[in-house]
Amino acid sequence: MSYVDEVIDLVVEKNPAQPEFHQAVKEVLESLRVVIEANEAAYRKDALLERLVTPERQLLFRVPWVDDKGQVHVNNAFRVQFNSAIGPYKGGLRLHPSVNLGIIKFLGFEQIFKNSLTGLPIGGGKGGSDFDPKGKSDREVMAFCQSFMTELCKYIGADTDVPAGDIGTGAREIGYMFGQYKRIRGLYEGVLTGKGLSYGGSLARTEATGYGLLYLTEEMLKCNGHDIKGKTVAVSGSGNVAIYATQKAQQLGAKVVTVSDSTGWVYDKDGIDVALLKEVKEVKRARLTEYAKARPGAEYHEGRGVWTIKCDVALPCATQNELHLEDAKALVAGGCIAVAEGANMPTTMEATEYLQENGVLFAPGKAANAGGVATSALEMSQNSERLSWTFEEVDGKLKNIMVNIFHNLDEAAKKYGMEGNYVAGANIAGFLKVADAMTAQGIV
Ligand code: NDP
Ligand code: 2IT
Repeated sequence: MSYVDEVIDLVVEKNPAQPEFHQAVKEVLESLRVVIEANEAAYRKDALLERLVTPERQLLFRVPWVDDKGQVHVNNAFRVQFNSAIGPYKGGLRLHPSVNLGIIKFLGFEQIFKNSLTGLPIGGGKGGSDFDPKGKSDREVMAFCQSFMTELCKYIGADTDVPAGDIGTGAREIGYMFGQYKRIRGLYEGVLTGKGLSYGGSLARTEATGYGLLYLTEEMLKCNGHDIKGKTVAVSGSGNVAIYATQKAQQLGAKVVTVSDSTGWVYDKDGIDVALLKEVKEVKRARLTEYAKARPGAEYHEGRGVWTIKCDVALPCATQNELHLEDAKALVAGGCIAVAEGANMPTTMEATEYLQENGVLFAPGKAANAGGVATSALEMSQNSERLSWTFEEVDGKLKNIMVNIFHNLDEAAKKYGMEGNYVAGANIAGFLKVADAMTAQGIV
């Protein structure tokens, strides 16, 4: 049996009931096959793949907190410190009722390669909890965040592990967590990114993932003879990534006609009104029904359905496994030319294969959404030098990083005989740097 197949089997056997983690490992290792086979004896002797798929450290802890009525609740929390070969662990914290260890491991594993692709010195990690911030008062969210950080603060630091936002963790949650870290550890340091601008946050971090997604998509289209200008775009999600992806797409002259949330979706043929979307989602924290009510031309539909809308470019920006095979078929039938993942692993493996087989340009999340973590690394740099850069400076660096990422994965795919396969290109380019650093650092 080949080394790649052996390690895939091992992951499935040793990590039962973690389907998302299995999926992420399979997707990466399958596309690394040619690279691994070229150096199989050495990698096998060093157990390089076994080390790559096994987190360096996994923290599991309980988070007790008190609600506004005096009732105590207990949530499960996680921080997976996956790989520190090229830098301190770096990755977000997800707060959502669906969170479990397998989901955090899939996200942490993806983060290793994504962070490597940014070209910046950051290792891979991820964390979170099954706490649901929806419907909680600010005081309840603060109580959770303080209790969560009371435990987590023992294991993180500006030079060891630097968490950030993800689903359910935005500026409010990061603020409460930073305050508690500082209080307990007595350190004013860049231990979290995505901080507010008044206490060490970077300009353009809020926008970075969505903007970065569009910078990479624009470059991918350009290099394949298309222009983003004038394109019709379908976006899913209506959170941080979706909002700023929509904004940048419109700035670049495209028309975004859909957004969604966990209960339904909106089709707005005139183009999404970003100011209204921000008001509904960032200020009121309300459902998309509120958007549709305030916008007479927009249709609201319950359930799933964004990918039934005819578009040139599809940008899944909500969550994992939200774009299925039948959605891929509908997109191809509707003439879609490009899919770029704003979310982490939003496209199932069957859907990805179908899109690629049908000539759709496909940019995987670990490349396309790397602008968020890249800008987090720029926030770390600013914190270290105790300076703040201008919006234009950060945004300019972000754009360079995204354009470079696209060319790196394009070249890696070509070099290994898989021209146009950006999934393989991203995995190969991300892997080679980490594997080289792991090899150089010996058996650790
Ligand atoms: P937010 O919490 O800001 O928004 C998430 C959006 O996705 C919301 O619209 C939410 O709906 C929807 N959503 C979440 N879970 C589900 C679900 N199970 N089914 C359907 N819809 C769902 O998160 P972000 O925008 O930050 O994150 C979106 C994706 O992007 C995630 O995959 C995340 O890992 C990834 N990502 C985020 C980065 C960042 O910098 N924030 C960086 C790179 C990747 P509702 O409003 O109803 O909750
Ligand atoms: O998935 C991701 O890359 C993020 N949620 C952002 C991580 C970060 O450290 O900014």
